[in-house]
Amino acid sequence: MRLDKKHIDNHNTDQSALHNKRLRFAKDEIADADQIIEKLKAFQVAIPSWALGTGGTRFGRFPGGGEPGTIEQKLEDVGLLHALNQSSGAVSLHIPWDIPQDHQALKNLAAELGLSFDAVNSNTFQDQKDQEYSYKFGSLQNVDKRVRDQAIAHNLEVIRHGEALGSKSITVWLSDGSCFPGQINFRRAYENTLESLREIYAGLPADWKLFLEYKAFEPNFYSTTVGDWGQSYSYVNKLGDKAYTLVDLGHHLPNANIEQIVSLLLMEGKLGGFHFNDSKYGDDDLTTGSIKPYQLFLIFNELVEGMDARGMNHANDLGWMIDASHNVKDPLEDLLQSVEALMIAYAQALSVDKQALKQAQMESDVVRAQEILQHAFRTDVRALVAEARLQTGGALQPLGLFRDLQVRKQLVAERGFQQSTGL
Ligand code: RM4
Ligand code: MN
Ligand code: MN
Repeated sequence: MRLDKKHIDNHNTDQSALHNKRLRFAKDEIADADQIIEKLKAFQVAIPSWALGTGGTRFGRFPGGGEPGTIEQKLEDVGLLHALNQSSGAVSLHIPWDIPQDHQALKNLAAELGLSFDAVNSNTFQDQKDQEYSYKFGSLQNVDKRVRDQAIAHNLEVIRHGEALGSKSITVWLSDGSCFPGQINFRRAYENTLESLREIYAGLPADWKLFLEYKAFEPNFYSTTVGDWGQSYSYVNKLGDKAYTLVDLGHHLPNANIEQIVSLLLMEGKLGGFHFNDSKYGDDDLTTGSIKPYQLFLIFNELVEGMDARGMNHANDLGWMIDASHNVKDPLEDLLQSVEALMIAYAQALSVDKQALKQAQMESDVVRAQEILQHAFRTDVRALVAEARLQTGGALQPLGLFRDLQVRKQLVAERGFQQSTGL
């Protein structure tokens, strides 16, 4: 299904009086509003192919219908999101949940929908049908070289798919670790993993990046071999200039100061990108900004400050991706909410009075520093985000229009009650 542009235009016309009133108010409140709008227009967040269907938990799954069954349908779903918000112009594939057959045809379809291919993701945390060796006791860390070689070969194959599609990065997330004390030797697991990663790294095209994701626990519950940002940093530092750490917001132990991690990784030149989501307890994969919006803002505040300090391009120099899963919501509605939350946090971070904050810090004026940050967080920037969408051809209220047009109902009519491949 594709959206007819006239629906977006009609919606925007209906909303325009209200929007203009809100925009005037926001522009009065926020210095440099036009510059912020320009930056918002350039900012794109990649949609993970595995978030287009319902995820469920190990207790059950409650699909709502109309889920994409093929890569083409997944691209079409991302195309719907992008048509509505003009900020979801990329897709992140997960192999083997998505195995591209005709790469050129997929590239053509993506181009038609205004999409590009962001990082490709490998999967050595599940055994696939017809797979020779099992990953039960890990993949890149495995004590058996044959298992490691199989996992390396898979990663190299994922890179080849990505190359054919025009991706420029691979994200490696390993579930490797152990469930019980004594099960593995930590140092051997580290060394095997490093050696395996070196082989994958050697297969990277010259203009590619490798992102190494870390996660504290699950599915292993005693140790994880890339368990925190320090461990990821230790690997990527040894691998070379094209290897970076990827921060998935849900992969920390409770109350970790993620914004500080972000700041220091940026300072070291080793922050590669993000998997955005939100969480209350662990790797909950909840809608971005739904539980801790202030933390999301603080992360973006460090990103803007740290990227500007290094002269980086906000839109292109890091990988911006969502990693989410939906148990009770329509996946597309949830993704619209996540992207909106990211745009709001980014706009708020852009609006922080950086000079004043620096001065307050230099004078150790704690109260003033807090006031400056909270002022930005409490200022309503939604009209700026909507204006950026309007100027790029998106809808003023993407979620409202998605519902008015009964998009899900149309998808169910078109595809039936099929479930998506993935989680
Ligand atoms: C993991 C991790 C990976 C994602 C899988 C589905 O917890 O976040 O990024 O690919 O889940
Ligand atoms: Mn992730
Ligand atoms: Mn995760």
